[in-house]
Amino acid sequence: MKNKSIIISHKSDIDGRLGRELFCYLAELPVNTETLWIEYGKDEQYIGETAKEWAVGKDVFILDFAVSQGFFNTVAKYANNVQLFDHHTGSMKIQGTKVVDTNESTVSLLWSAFGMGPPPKLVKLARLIDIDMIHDRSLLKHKLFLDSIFMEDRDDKQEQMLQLLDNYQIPEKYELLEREHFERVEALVEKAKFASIEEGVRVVIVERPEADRDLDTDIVANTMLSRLDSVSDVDFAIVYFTIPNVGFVYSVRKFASMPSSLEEFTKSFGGGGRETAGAFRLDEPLDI
Ligand SMILES: [Mn+2]
Repeated sequence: MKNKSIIISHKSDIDGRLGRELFCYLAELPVNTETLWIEYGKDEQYIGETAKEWAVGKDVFILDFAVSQGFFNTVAKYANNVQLFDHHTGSMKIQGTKVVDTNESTVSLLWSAFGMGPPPKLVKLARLIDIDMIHDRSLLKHKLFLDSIFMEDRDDKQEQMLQLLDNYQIPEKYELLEREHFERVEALVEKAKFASIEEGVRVVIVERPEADRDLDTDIVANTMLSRLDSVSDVDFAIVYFTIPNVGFVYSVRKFASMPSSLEEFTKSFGGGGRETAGAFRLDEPLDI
């Protein structure tokens, strides 16, 4: 008898969303396979006794999520089978059935894990958007287009994905949307400031107001860094926003050529990151 499957992923970016759709297709699971959407930093609430409610007797597939070993073990205790597909450095040390490659995105990693051969344009773009948009502004129109399909609650995601896997075509209007987005970014970046924080860490920083919450962080950071006479003038670019009564969210970016460790920097504030991107959250604003 076939076991019931459950997918664990997150809704916050295209890699988590498209990764879930692609997994259903590659693993030949029904489009409506049960999915537990977990938020980064809140994964602990799904383990312990609550794992019994959703994991017992199931085949569990964890996608694009660096869960803790404790999380993995608890799920494994109740589930029929657990597999992890991820590209975050935190997943490298997980003991269990896994496919982890930090040079890929989860979408591109799934494509090769299922032996699908050379990746089609959709898979290549999804990988680049996830790991390299800080360097390549021309990816923005593709992100805006793919977000309009996969970040929305619509029922035809599988059909759209299959069509794009077969023949990737981006509607013309995304050139214009990209240009408008760049113009808004240029206006925002006018307000960027230089600051020194924590033992001489030099940053270029800008606050993103409510109305600009949709602007892409990689593109804002790329624009701030590109405007500098020399990127050696700073260690990082920071884009932040305030959530009233909750706190301050800081997104950190740098070009790969910049020498400071972004991962160490974000960790020192209790956050996390990888080579060129990371974030942390504070109750009080940074002293700048
Ligand atoms: Mn990812």
